[in-house]
Amino acid sequence: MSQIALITGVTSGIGEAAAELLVKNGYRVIITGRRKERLVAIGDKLKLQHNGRVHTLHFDVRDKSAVDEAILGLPEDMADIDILINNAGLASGFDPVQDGDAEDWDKMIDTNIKGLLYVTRRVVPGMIERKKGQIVNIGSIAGREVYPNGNVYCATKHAVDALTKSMRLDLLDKGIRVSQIAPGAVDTEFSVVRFHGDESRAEEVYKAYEPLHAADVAETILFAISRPPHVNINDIFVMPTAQASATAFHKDAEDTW
Ligand code: NDP
Ligand code: 8X3
Repeated sequence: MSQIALITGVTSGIGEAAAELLVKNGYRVIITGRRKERLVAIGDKLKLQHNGRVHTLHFDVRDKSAVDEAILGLPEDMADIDILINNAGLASGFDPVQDGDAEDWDKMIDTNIKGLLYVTRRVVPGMIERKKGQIVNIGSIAGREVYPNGNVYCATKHAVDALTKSMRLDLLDKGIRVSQIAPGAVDTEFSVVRFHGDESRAEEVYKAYEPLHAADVAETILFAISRPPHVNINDIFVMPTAQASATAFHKDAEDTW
């Protein structure tokens, strides 16, 4: 039987691209997110285009009981998750700490750190029982560096980096692989969300150079999960060629950061 992957945050961007690539490659995929209509439309498209086994689960990763209920209620043929891709995440706001909005901070900390933990805590016991599995956490260049106004988002992605390393230690004797994919700038809905829906400001982020596309990151995820069982990809740090650090871009026009 094909492997089962649960991917969080499939209603757009990296999660959507990863779901499509995995279904194309024969994985059974559980897709999740908050926006139910989009999720169902993506699930229907994947089933139709690739004739794959796709199961949709609609929940907010911040809601611990909703996470538990959704994952415990999986149908039998999708319950034994082989691969967990912790992708759901966001930046909210782009202000210096002294002007930061506590609601934005809560959103980022609750989603990027606590949400990742809630989902992992629910999925990992089954992997331990079956003595196999893989967790792929989506980190970021923001987990390697900090940059002006990135403060809390960077802190959450540094936490993802720390949790990835910690999980690898905690799960060392359980036969479970733990990987991190840490991308630089990827052209998704990420910046629209960061700038609270300001699309023109978001467009500026990806202007005058070629950023990564969601499909590029999906390819790295597929690589990490398709290695032989004795090989663990600890970390993939993947950047646009035109980006050398969080703030250094080779742009045709003036730097917009
Ligand atoms: P998108 O905004 O396109 O996608 C984010 C996904 O996360 C959506 O499907 C969204 O679904 C989901 N999500 C957000 N909050 C929640 C929540 N509380 N519960 C469940 N799902 C949630 O951005 P990306 O694809 O770019 O982001 C994916 C991951 O990649 C994030 O962890 C991000 O930090 C990381 N990343 C992004 C980079 C970039 O430049 N774009 C670079 C490095 C890392 P919905 O709103 O429907 O719930
Ligand atoms: C998203 C990339 O550089 O905006 O994680 O933090 S960045």
